[in-house]
Amino acid sequence: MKTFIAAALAALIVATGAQAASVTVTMHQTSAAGIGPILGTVVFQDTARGLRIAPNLSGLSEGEHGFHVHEHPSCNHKEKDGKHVPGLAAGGHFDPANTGKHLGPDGDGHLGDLPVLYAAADGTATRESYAARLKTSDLAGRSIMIHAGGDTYSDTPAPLGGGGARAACGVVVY
Ligand SMILES: [Cu+2]
Ligand SMILES: [Zn+2]
Repeated sequence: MKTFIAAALAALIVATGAQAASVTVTMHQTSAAGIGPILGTVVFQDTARGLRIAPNLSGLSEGEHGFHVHEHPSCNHKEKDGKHVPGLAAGGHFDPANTGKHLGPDGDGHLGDLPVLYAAADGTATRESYAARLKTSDLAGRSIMIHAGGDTYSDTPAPLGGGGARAACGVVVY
């Protein structure tokens, strides 16, 4: 009987693990008025290389975009200095170790620093990437943010990779 219970428990853990191995996040445009239209999805999946990131997005501006896990599960605007700032309710970059440093996906700063997102001339982003330090379980209760500009993987010359405004956002729903 003990063996049976142990086996059943092991099966349950495997099943739960399999369920959490992939999560699909719906991304919305962000604006000063709140949450805008859907731009597509990003699928995150646990692999031997780390977190696989598979975007299927449209409606972005051509070029590189800063791409991060932010700490709060909200994509709402928030007031700052008397202005409504798009996506500000998502908070800062996910940084559970409190490093206070933006160093990109391969650095030892914010755990939420993802590889830069590339949008083609037609505004679509479908190029996959990997974030070696992350697992899908790290994304629970967070949000995914796409910035208007690129990402230098550094706090200089501009803080947080210099991506600027928050252009699109999705809450991770497990
Ligand atoms: Cu960000
Ligand atoms: Zn960062």
